[in-house]
Amino acid sequence: MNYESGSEQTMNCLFVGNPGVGKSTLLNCLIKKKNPQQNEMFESGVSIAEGLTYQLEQIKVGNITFMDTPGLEDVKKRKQAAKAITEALKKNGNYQVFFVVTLEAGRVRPQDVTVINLVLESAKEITHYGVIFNKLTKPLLKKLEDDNEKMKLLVQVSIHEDGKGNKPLPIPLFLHRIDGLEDLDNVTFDIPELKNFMAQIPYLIIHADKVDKIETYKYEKYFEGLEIKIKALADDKEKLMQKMDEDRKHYELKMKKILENEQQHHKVQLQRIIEENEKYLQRIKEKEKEQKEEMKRLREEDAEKNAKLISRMEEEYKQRFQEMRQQYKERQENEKLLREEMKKGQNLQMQNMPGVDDIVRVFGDIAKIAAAVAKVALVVI
Ligand SMILES: Nc1nc2c(ncn2[C@@H]2O[C@H](COP(=O)(O)OP(=O)(O)O)[C@@H](O)[C@H]2O)c(=O)[nH]1
Ligand SMILES: [Mg+2]
Repeated sequence: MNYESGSEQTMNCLFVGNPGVGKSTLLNCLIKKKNPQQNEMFESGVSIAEGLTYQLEQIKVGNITFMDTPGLEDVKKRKQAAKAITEALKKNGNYQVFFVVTLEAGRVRPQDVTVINLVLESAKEITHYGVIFNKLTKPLLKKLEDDNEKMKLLVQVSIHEDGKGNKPLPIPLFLHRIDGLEDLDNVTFDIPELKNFMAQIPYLIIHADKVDKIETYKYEKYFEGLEIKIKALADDKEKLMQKMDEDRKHYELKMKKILENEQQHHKVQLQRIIEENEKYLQRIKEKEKEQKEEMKRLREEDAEKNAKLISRMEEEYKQRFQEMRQQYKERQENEKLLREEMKKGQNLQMQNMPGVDDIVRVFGDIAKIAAAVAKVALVVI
């Protein structure tokens, strides 16, 4: 169905998500876009975010019924909210289903994935759905220019707690946070990418008798399981890659089935989504390969540097060793010379030392002199 075709066929445009994610604001923008004269609007704002309204809200504009449903986050109102969502799913007709989610610390919030899980379990005819990642900050959007980062969020949002069976297909839209909107009530503005996105999503048929009750008692169990899985997927790159690969295979199969029943226009759009997913994956794999090669190159470079360093050190040691050996040799020679010199010196000293004869002679001379002196003394006296 063409979103703006104005065909006779009616369509239910269903928005699901926890309180405060921005469902009513987005719906109002769509309504105003479809009919600028439209006065009836969904109430958006803080009081609604706190959970005053837990009914299904609907506004019909032309052939489209826009539906705003309450979230399942509030434990006290969970059953009432589940009833409102089930009511929205039981209209017997054409649907476009959108889940609105917000991020926390760059990750998908488990409470949002829990809602998606429970709703998809209830209406198994939802084979594909739109996910609007809303209120994204500028730094986050910048980060999401990297396809890997987009893919990570898509994988996180499509985790299913039962882990098997009929995994429906999420088609994403990343919307920026509009500054200053918190302080204004029921404002509308133009979000061109929202309209284009809606036009890309093929409608599906949901039969009322095939919609099961939303099993709210599973909420806590799912929440806890999903919290762990989302964290694990965000942290473990290998696991993430594996999951992406599984998802890709699954989506290809799923898309084949959807494509068989869709108009050519949607076929092209969906094919493009598959191809984009394929490209994301390819790019991630290429990046992985590049990283591995870079690591290898760095390792080799390191090894080469180390080898050079070792050989330079060996060279230095060799040189140092030779110098030391030379010094040792010189010292030995010096010592030898010194020893020889000392020996020579000793001999010389020995030769110059007075002998016993000399001493006797000297003493004799002294005695003679003494006698002569004595003689002279006697003469004088
Ligand atoms: N800053 C900002 N606030 C938003 C945006 N979208 C919604 N809000 C605010 O978030 C609050 C909840 O929005 P609402 O549409 O009522 O959420 P709902 O509970 O999901 O229907 C309101 O105060 C909105 O003004 C956005 O893009 N930027
Ligand atoms: Mg609302």
